[in-house]
Amino acid sequence: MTILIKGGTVVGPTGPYPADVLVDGETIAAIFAPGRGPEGPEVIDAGGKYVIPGAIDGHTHMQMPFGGTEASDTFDTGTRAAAIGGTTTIIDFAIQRYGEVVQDGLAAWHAKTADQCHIDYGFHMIVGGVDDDSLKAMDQLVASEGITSFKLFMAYPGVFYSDDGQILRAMQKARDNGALIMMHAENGPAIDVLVKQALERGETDPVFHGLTRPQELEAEATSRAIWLASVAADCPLYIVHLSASKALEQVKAARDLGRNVFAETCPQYLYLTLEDQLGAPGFEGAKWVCSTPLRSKHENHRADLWQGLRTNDLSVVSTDHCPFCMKDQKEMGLGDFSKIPNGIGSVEHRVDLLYQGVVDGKLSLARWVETIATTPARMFGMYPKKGIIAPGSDADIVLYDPAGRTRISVETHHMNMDYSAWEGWEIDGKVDTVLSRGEVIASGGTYTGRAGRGKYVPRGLSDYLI
Ligand code: DUC
Ligand code: ZN
Ligand code: ZN
Repeated sequence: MTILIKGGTVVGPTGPYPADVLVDGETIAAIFAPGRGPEGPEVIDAGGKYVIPGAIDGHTHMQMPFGGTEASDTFDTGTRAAAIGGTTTIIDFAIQRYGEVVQDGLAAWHAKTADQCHIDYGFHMIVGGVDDDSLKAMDQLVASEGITSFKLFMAYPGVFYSDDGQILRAMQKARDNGALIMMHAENGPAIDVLVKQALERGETDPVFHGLTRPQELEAEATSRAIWLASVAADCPLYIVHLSASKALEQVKAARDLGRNVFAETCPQYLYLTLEDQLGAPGFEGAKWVCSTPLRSKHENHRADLWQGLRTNDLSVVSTDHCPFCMKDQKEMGLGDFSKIPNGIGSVEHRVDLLYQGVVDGKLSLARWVETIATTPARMFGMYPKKGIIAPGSDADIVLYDPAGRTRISVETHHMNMDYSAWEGWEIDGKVDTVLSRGEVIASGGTYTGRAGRGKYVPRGLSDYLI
């Protein structure tokens, strides 16, 4: 069946233009000058709306076991919320823990997602134990499983942590097989010392989560990762959830030298702060405990991150969606901030929150689409199937209403969380209609998708490497 999306303004990575978009089955068949397309059996009036590629969230953790509990969104609830918010593909992190077989970890994530996802999905692989077997497995995942990116941790000793030798070996492997190394860049052993000292002084409130993870320890780890990648013959490196000015400086310097270094940031670092959220009275700040942490409003982090997005020193905005409820989950850290499970849930709100950046004059329309859809598709080997409105691409399409208004609240969100990190936030824009592979799954506030319709997307190598 064909659908003509008529009268809208298509926004791609090169900017907006008026056009009609013809969808045939699961893909985009053609793009027409306004009024020139064939009226199919179905016409969607996109007058006054932006027509953008379905957004891609390249960093989520649905039902992830972490911090003594499990992220509260299942693949069902989390991908439904994502869809309602205009995200039509997620890339979640399958996990290999120390001592486990990588392929077993991957099989466990395929089992979790089977018949659960409302939208398409791929996996990165967390390698929690770099050794001969897991290095060999990396080759197999790239060659046969459609997994072309591997996350390593310089933080969380005893959980996911890799030492510098392990990191170097994984980077050398990635240099050989073309994969991307994604790095959680914080100096974990140094952070653990600061955490212990803070607790010994009786500093137990959530704000100390941020104060014991100073930006210097993010910048140092970012710099070390960049140098290790250099030693590994310029292995491609992608810094996840970059939060701080000094870390951004390291990425910028490497990119200025033409290095294969990329970075993402997340909405929480663009808008929220250590003082206003993490430092909220009592235990309230636990809602915003995540790692990397929110940064001080008295420094220039947020302005620097917005600028980094404009200059492409930051290439992508992902959510690092890792939701926990206050009740029974965040509450595990009452009296000891180090026991608060780390994570914030935003998978439903990223498209809106970044559109507010357009309204505020911080991003162009083209850059909005690029950072939330096109670049993630290219970075993670899904382009041009995903991330672009073009003939032959999957018909993952969002109609976005710039005249609409979105009010974020726990009362109305669809994520499985008992609070919202964005409670009361108002956005000057609204997701109006969402198509996933040609099927309208959300329109005018009504959701018509279903669990199990989402398909696994095997990924190729990153487009950004030569
Ligand atoms: N950071 C978080 O806040 N949660 C999950 C893992 C991570 O690195
Ligand atoms: Zn991380
Ligand atoms: Zn993460």
